[in-house]
Amino acid sequence: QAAKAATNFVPSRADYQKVYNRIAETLDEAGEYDDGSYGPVLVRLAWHSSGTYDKETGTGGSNYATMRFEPEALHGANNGLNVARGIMEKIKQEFPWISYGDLWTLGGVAAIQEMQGPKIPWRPGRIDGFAKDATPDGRLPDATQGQDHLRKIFYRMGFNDQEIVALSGAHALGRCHTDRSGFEGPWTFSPTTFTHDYFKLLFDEKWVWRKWSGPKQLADKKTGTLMMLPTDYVLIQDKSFKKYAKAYADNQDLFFKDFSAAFARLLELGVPTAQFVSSEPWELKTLDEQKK
Ligand code: DDH
Repeated sequence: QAAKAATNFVPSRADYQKVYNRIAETLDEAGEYDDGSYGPVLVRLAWHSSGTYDKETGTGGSNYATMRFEPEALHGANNGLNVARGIMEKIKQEFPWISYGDLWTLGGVAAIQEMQGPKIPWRPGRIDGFAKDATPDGRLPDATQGQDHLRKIFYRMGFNDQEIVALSGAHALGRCHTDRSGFEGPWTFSPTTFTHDYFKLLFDEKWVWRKWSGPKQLADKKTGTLMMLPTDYVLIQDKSFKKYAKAYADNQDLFFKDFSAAFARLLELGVPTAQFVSSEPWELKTLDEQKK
């Protein structure tokens, strides 16, 4: 692969599928890490590298992968993503021709698809930027806040209420870590499988404020093992958000469809259309599909 980087190598769709496959294989090499998968933290890397977009100024987004640089790498919201960047760095060594922006967003796509989620249409074309392209702190959501903050952050990226709710369903995956965000615990009982359980649990469980010395978070009354952030809970309190949350709790197919569309759009924020190598995004195959 190294030789390829040195020449005028033009990667094909098959080459990107190879990178996808390598990422997919890596997910399960997590061993004792968290719930045994690097999938959730790779989804979070893809999201935080894209969610800095500001539609007014056209700055931020996934194009330049500026989280490689300080101070963006050290922004509080990005705590713990050094783990994800480290995993991706190994893949980059193997496929040096891929840009960091393409690699990180492809990591999110592979993680969602391999964890039984919907297909996420994706295409390459992002280029590596410089430290001067890094975004200011405060562009990503703050979990302690309410609906006004959520709207301010996501409207700035160009998303509407329905898309805010759909994207939030990614919290079916992964967990909070006290040494990263200060919060603790998973949102669902199956944090390495992509489902609509996040919405079901929001409605079906009774949520109470956890009594502890950490930041304000909710716990399910029944088992006390699951959590919701204040910003998650807002999705069943705000009337407009609640309508969509209920629809996703009732219909996993609808959630999968809407999540796929919103996440695919998120991953392309800030990338000039002319940079994409293909006019239409691709659906890359899962490892399972390639075995058939
Ligand atoms: Fe999130 N998220 N997120 N999130 N997120 C955390 C973890 C994960 C917020 C806060 C947190 C999205 C939206 C929001 C994932 C994906 C997505 C953590 C815990 C906090 C805090 C970090 C830690 O301690 O390790 C807030 C606030 C919002 C919001 O206001 C909407 C979105 C839109 C996505 C997405 O992917 C589309 C994932 C996955 C994780 C689990 C990471 C892990 O390591 O596990």
